[in-house]
Amino acid sequence: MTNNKAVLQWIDEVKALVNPDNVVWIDGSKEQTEALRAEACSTGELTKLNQEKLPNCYLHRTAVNDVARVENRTFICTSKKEDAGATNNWCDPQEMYAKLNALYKDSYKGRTMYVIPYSMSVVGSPFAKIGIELTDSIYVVLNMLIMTRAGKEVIDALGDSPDFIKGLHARKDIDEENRYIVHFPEDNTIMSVNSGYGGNVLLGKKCFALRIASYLAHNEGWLAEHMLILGIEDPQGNVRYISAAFPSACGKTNLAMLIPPALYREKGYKVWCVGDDIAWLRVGPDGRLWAVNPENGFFGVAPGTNVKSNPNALETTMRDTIFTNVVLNKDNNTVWWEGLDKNPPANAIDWKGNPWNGQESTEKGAHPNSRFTALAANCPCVSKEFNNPAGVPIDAIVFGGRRAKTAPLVYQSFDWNHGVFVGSAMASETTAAAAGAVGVVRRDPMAMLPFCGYNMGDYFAHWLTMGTKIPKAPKIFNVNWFRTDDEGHFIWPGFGDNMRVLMWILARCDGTVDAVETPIGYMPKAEDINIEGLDIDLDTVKGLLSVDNDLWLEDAKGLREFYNKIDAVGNRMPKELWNQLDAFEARLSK
Ligand code: GTP
Ligand code: SPV
Ligand code: MN
Repeated sequence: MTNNKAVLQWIDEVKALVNPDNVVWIDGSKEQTEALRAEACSTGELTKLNQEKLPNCYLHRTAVNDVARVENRTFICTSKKEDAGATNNWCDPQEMYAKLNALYKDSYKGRTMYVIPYSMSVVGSPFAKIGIELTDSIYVVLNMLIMTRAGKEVIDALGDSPDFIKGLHARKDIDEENRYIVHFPEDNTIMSVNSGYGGNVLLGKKCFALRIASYLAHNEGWLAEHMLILGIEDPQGNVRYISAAFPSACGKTNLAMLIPPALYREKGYKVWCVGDDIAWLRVGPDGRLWAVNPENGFFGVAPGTNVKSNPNALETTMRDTIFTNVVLNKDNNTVWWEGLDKNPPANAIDWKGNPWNGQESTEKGAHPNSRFTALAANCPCVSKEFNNPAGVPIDAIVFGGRRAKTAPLVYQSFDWNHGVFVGSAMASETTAAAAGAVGVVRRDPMAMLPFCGYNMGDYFAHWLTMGTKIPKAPKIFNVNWFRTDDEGHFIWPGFGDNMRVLMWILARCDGTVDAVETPIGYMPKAEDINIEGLDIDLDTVKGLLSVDNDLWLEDAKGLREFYNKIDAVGNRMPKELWNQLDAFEARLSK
């Protein structure tokens, strides 16, 4: 399919190592995709679902020990440890290559090597970057065909250029003890072995579009972020764009596809989804910050997705979708997950592949991190700008996380540098998206803790520098949809009603609403959050906006420890953030 010497030479090297029975180039054609689906169904790798109700939809179950990203087995291998920093696992590249090569040796014996040329962002966009993933998994191929622009068009666009990201994936034995997700940013190389799950193996996503891309972005003067992008159209037809970084399973997909509450809908407001997980941002010729979503689909959390919470996502999954680790309803060959409706199937197969009676079982039928892989083009609210190679201009950047207590519903940073501080101070309760304990508060700056491909101190410095390079910089905000009452219930209704908060954010960008200055930033007056049509009253909003200085001082202590930890490897914490932290504590102690 190509004469590109760099590509062919690399594939030859890998072939000699992994020893495949044959090699298949993925061209992106309907015929090839259909044949691969059929083959995967014949081996049980995929189950074909009810084609009347769910045309072109399939189900896949991963191994039970392989259901989420594995952060403790994810490495950034730069020649110097300081360049990976304190928040990444690091290993000397030569040592790691030796260890991995031993694992990959002959790992494709009896298997086929699929060569997937793919582009992150629209082919031909100034944002676009090309990768090639080698894999022995049809599931990976079919997911990559949804999540990226993949096939012949991409290898043609690459031409003779050696400028592509190498990705090598081998399922091997799905052995947890020997699972590795490794990045060599200096070599534009990603290696993943012993997993068949999402973020570990769809190498265009977290591995390339965040870890490798953030490293490139630092060197090249742009940003690669764990952010959704949405547009809010007003009744006059003007669309304003917001990007938002929340940690994994903290509401990006839901916010990106929200349906405005009736009061806004009736006036003619609309919300458009540009992206639900990753944004690449560059300064445009007009001095604004422009963003593209480098992906082509959504790898979304299934549980909790329903007609009320996210009808757009649900509609998106009605065709051309691969479901992973959800329940199979044997009566009608459709799928189910917790939170879809109140009627779990009785005659079903759970995510582990065992018989499951949803009417009686106390165990979950779908894994909490079960997912759908669906085409953005099938989303009812996909933005008209989705394929615009120039991207969309961003007015506001929003940070947020799951905080039961400390963080209020929304606040605005004083300026860019303070906004970078606010992002650096993010913390959130852990979720099922990564292996490990769930519900533990941990620091997760800019929702990038697991995804920053270099030293977090350098990353903060890069954000500060970017602020000096964007003449018309977005305003920076922080939100928290997850404050709970004493019984542990969420106080804020969330989902579509989050638009009420976004409207305050846009009003602040326009300078049409006042704010109250507090130690943490500018806060809304309670009456400026529109609660028309909601079940909550002004006092509840006041509660959601309350700031407890003592809790924040505690938090600042944790942040200081975190800064110290980052600084311990390479001394790269910017002075400006230390100053911000000092000033923050001083304001709180006043
Ligand atoms: P990743 O794909 O892992 O990056 O996750 P994400 O950030 O896109 O999270 P997603 O939108 O899939 O939401 C994850 C979980 O949070 C789901 O179970 C949602 O139901 C829940 N959730 C999303 N938005 C809200 C909200 O506004 N309020 C509450 N209470 N829950 C929410
Ligand atoms: C996340 O964990 O943030 C995801 C899912 O978006 S994964 O692709 O597994 O990283
Ligand atoms: Mn994510």
